[in-house]
Formats: sequence, structure tokens, C-alpha cells
Amino acid sequence: MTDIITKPKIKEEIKVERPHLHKVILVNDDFTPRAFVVLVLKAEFRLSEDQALRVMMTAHRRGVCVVAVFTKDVAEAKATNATDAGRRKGYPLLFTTEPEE
Ligand code: TYC
Repeated sequence: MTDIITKPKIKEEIKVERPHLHKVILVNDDFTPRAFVVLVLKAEFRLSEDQALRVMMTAHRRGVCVVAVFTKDVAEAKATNATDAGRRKGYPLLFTTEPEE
């Protein structure tokens, strides 16, 4: 007689969640020069001249524009850096963040 040995079945479940992303939003104002906004978008967010111009003009016309999405920490750090660049020049330039749905 032969014994049948069955291996215990252990089902391993590894849950991998995608990181929750946050939007960086550029807010329009009446004082920051357009060229300076473009400069900051290129430097902090690595946008091309063309992308930076489009984002700046969208914020200028509509009030706000989503610049990019990042993990929470990166979005907040970039928004703070970009806002500080404006403040150093005395401009009210503002970048905010909000979680993406
Ligand atoms: N509205 C500004 C001007 O006319 C330019 C500007 C655009 C400022 C977008 C901020 O987020 C901004 N000089």
C-alpha cells in the first residue's frame, strides 16, 4: 500500500497597492511675470518651453492648471520649492497640491 502525501496548500496573497498620487496645481495671479512662471515650470518640473508655456497660459486664462502628478511627498516638495522661487523675487506665485481621485 502506498501512502499519498499531499502538500499543504498555502495560498499566499501579496497586496500591492499603487501609490496615491497628488496633483501639483499652478494658481494664477495678476503680478508674477509670464516669463518667470515659465522659467519656474521648466526648472522645477522639467517641462519643455512649449509645455511650460501651455501650462502657464492655461492657468492665466482659467485660473488654475494641473502641472503634473507625483507621490504626495514629491508633489509637496516641488510645490513648496516652486512657490519659494517666486517669493524670493517678491512674487505671489502659488503652487498647491491635492490628492488625485
Ligand atoms: N497672470 C500673470 C500675468 O498676466 C501671469 C501668470 C500666469 C501668473 C500664470 C501666474 O500661475 C500664473 N503677468
